[in-house]
Amino acid sequence: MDRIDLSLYLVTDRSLLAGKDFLETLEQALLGGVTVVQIREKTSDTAEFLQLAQESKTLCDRYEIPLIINDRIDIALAVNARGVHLGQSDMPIGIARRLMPAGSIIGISCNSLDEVRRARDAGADYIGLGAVWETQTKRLTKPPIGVRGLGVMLEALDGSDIKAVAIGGIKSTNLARLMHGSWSQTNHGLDGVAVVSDIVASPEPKKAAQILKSIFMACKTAVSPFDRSFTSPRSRDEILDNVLNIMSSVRTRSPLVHQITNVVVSNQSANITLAMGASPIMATAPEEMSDLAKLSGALLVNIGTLRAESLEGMSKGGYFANASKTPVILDPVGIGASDFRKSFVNEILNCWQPSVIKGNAGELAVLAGSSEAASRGVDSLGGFQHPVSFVKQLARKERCIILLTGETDYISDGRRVLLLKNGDPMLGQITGSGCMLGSCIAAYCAAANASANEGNHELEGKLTRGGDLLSATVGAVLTLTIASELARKREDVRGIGTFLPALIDEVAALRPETVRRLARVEEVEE
Ligand code: 3NM
Ligand code: MG
Repeated sequence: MDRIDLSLYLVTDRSLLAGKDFLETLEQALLGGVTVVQIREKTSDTAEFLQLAQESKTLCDRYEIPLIINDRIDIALAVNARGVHLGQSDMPIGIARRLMPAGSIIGISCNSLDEVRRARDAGADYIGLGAVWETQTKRLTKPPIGVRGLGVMLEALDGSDIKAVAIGGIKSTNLARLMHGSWSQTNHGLDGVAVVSDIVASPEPKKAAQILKSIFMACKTAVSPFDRSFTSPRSRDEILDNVLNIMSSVRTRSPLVHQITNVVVSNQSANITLAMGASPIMATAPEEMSDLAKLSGALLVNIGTLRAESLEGMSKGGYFANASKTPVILDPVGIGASDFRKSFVNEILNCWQPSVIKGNAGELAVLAGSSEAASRGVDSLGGFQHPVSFVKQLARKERCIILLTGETDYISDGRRVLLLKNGDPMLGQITGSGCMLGSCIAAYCAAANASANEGNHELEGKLTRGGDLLSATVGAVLTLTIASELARKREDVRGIGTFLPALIDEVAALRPETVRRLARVEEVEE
């Protein structure tokens, strides 16, 4: 169905006009660039609906924008609309198809994979996937899908030419996150977004539509984020070269690294950040997240000692970091320990896009919804039978770099997978070495992102993770693990008490040549 452009799909609702005139608002939205209009009337009688539809049709025709009618085939026929949009309990698609003129567009709302499959088999032209988020505009009968729930539904459309739009709670403030996260593992993305209140309830509907359209266009220009904003190194040796560059760049730039972390490790995380040459700020208050996102080079979110009050700061922190296009590193510490942590992580991942997620086998298994590696508290038990394909798939699913820590560390950007084998076992005996690694990754990502974005105006308006964050993650792991090997060899290290300060010292003294000499990095060929 290349016949209509679904990019910015306006759905009307007169109850949200707040005093504005309906047709004037519609015209403003058309001027702002909406590409298709659906008239949705839930309470008006036939005569009123008909008149509104007729007037809307005249207006849309003037802008050469297709008009779709919600539910009512009779109204669609009466005004010669381009198509109808059906709900799950409306007229079946097959019958609507028979009643409507040949070539009409028929769309249907879907909330589950089952509904998507049925719509596909029944021959819908497009589906509306929703609700993505909670919305005040419609009383939802089923829970929101969430950004990360859209991928499997889009995948069900592979091989068909059925288009998909998302709907429900979509605003200019979360559209970039939606566009970034709503991809199937087969790289099937959205064809458009449907919006009601962000345009209809806006005091400036034209401007609201323009903003939504520009974000949509900026995010959709490429096939998928994996073909776009990542700077991807070409080989293991290039990665190592980049690591050394980023390592020096951390020291020369001394980026501010914002860390919302747990109370057990705050001090050592701040110190390891200083040892790398970066500058830590350990702020947690929601009120300062907007300001800090403008100053910081990266944000680390670590859920180690989570409390209900943490939610607001963490969700705002990630949100503003996304808006400032700074990398966000998520460390879902002990996510398997409680439902509280699990649903919390799910909630924050629906608010913002992480650039890197790190965790041990147990944590990443829970995050991925896999039962393969169980976890107990914050300690990981067992591992994966196929860690290489696991990290690669999770990276594709979450659209970010995945670091699986363990005796061997696995890092993937969804395309390549690297194995890292450095590290002294004592690293596993002190508390918070994983959390410190999170700080190292944040510092490296801050430096890599800053270098890449310098003077690159092409990236403006995009939710991007510019910079070689794959090499940044590799570099952070190498820094901490190689420093641990050097610290362990020192005569003044007698146990875990003396190991921690020695580790911090070795990170501070670590030279790029040493990293190159000692690095045990392999790329997995598949
Ligand atoms: N359909 P807003 S959600 C009309 O889930 C509609 O199918 C939905 O409004 C679905 O953009 C919704 O104001 C309302 O959140 C979307
Ligand atoms: Mg309906």
